[in-house]
Amino acid sequence: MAGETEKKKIIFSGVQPSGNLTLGNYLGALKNWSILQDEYNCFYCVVDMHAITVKQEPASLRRRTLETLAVYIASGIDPEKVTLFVQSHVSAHAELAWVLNCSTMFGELSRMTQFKDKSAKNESNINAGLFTYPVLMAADILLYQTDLVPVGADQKQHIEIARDIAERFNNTYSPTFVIPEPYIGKTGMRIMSLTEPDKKMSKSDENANSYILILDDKDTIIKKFKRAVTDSNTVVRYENGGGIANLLNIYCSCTGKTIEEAEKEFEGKGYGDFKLAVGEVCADSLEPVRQKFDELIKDTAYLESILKSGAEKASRQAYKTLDKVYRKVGFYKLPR
Ligand code: AQP
Repeated sequence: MAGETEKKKIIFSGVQPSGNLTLGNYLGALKNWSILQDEYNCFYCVVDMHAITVKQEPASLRRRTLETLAVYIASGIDPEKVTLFVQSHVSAHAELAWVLNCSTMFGELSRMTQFKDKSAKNESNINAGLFTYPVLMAADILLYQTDLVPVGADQKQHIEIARDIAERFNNTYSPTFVIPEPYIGKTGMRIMSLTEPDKKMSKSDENANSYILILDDKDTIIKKFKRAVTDSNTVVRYENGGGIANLLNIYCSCTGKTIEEAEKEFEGKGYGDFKLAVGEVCADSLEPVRQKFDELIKDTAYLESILKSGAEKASRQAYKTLDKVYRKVGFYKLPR
């Protein structure tokens, strides 16, 4: 069925192995990835080169790279259907990023909110990689001639700059890149911190109560939801905003219910009952992932075999694009 695969639209997405994956990564990214895998030709990557824009302990980064792959598969992503690989295994990512760096403006990178947020959090390590992160992300996407990028709403600005970079290159030279579109799922688009609901849930947050990890056990999940910040109201309504809107969003993402249905279900009930219910449905959704992960992580040989064939498959597509780019910018090519 190779012909059919070729005709499918292309998807690229990735998660950084910069910490243990959170409920935000699961609902904002992984859940959508597995929904899309039948319909599209998907490249799902563990983006380790992005992770080193923030200081990483080498042994932990190495371990988490394999764990992130195991979480992908445990979340329902099927290695038989999609291409799974590690970013640093396909050097075309770094090579294309350099070319694109040379046509990306300092001013446009200065406007990226993630750069502003992360440099405020890492004052002692505001490195050039953190600044050019969106260019590497553009290279990730454009190498695969990606049509659609499933991401949480927090990444929308990065997709916009990838589109600008691609359009600029196409206009300067000639059509080279497909212009990618963001795909943002209906629910789970932006899961907020449980302790500071105006901030997104983030795996590198220093406060472990602010996030739910995909691999947290049921007791921990329930405890964290019990402590979640709400507001001084007592009525479970989305319009109350803040923590309650976030918990409703999580509840609906886990159950498939609409906000109206959930509000009705909790009419006349207090925040205590509601938080417990959110904890229960969240723990139930994550339990099968945790069980599958425990099995997979023991089988290093299996995980490595997936990464090996994934890197080969990804490289074929990536180098096709990179060759084209090198030719267009005028790099001298030796005869074979
Ligand atoms: N809170 C979130 N809500 C919805 N989607 C989210 N994503 C992350 N957090 C949320 C989605 O997960 C994908 C990969 O994210 P990433 O780990 O590569 O980078 P990130 O967005 O910077 O995530 P973190 O957890 O905040 O990482 P750190 O703490 O290392 O910076 C993306 O599709 C993202 O939208």
